[in-house]
Amino acid sequence: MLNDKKVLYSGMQATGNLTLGNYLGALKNWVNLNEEYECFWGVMDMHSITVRQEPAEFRKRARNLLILYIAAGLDPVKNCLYFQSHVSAHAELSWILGCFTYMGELNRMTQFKDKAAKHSDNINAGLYTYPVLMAADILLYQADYVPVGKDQKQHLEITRDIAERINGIYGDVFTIPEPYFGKAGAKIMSLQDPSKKMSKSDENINGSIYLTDDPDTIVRKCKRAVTDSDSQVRYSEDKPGISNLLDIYTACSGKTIPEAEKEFEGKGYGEFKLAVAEEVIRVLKPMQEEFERLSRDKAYIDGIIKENDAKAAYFANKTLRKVRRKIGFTDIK
Ligand code: AQP
Repeated sequence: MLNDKKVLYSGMQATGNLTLGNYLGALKNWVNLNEEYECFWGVMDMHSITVRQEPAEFRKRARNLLILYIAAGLDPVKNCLYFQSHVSAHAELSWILGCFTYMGELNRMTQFKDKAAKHSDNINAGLYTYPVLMAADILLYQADYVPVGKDQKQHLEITRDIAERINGIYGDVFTIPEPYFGKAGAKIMSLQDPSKKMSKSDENINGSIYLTDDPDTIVRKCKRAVTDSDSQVRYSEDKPGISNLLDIYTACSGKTIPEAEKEFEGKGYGEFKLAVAEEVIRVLKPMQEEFERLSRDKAYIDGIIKENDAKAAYFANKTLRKVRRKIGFTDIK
């Protein structure tokens, strides 16, 4: 690849507006990785349609996701920020990989079981073959590393299995990707149900703080956050609501948990919640201003999309040509 840097691949789905969880758990930690790695960050719009999307809203949300990548600090010249659906090699490789994936392997995927239970009215084949498309995403760019949360570990394992199977038959086709264990991001839970992670597709909008929420909304959501009947700001398993707010507060302020506990000793939940909101607002403000500025500059964003799509397609098509040759498809004249 370029500059002999190792390749790192990840992305986010456009299934909802990005939340503070997406930012603190992932996006924030992606900034600057390009100094060490050749980074590809996809807007995973093909994955997003495994759940029904309203077209106009979906289109806008996917574009906003790309703009938020930039507003959060991902340099679109030093990183490749692109739309998955703009690079047709994803769909093509996905079909090929599907022919090297066993039903038994897909049957074991816990995310399919979870999502099928959540969307019982729409258990489509895409939901089932999602891991094959994810394998195509990663293998197309010959990625060395993939930052994965616990919930995606199984998907990376199946990607490795498929790649090793194909390499075993045809020789050296794919780089075998490794999980990337960087600085761990905080796992942020729903403000309304701290046993569930904060999710962009959560129907209860009060459970999530969105990156584009205005200050009043953030204050209101923090004030309404579910806590307990005690009044001590203390990190503890039996205080999931307060512990979650402490995670948010420390991830935003850079303070440690003991420092935060000390700061709010003898103070009530009301004061603490307000302080959490203020920290969140402080962290989100520059990103929101940049998002607004970039959103107004249509020509600039269109140019970035064009350049980055072309860059992604260049690398993806290189791998796809190699795969086609190895498996014996006729040449494209
Ligand atoms: N609550 C969270 N705390 C920390 N990290 C989180 N991530 C998501 N939620 C939290 C991280 O953000 C990235 C987004 O990945 P994705 O778009 O593929 O979907 P996801 O992980 O399923 O995230 P959501 O927001 O919960 O989306 P929906 O609602 O569509 O399922 C990943 O790196 C993830 O770890």
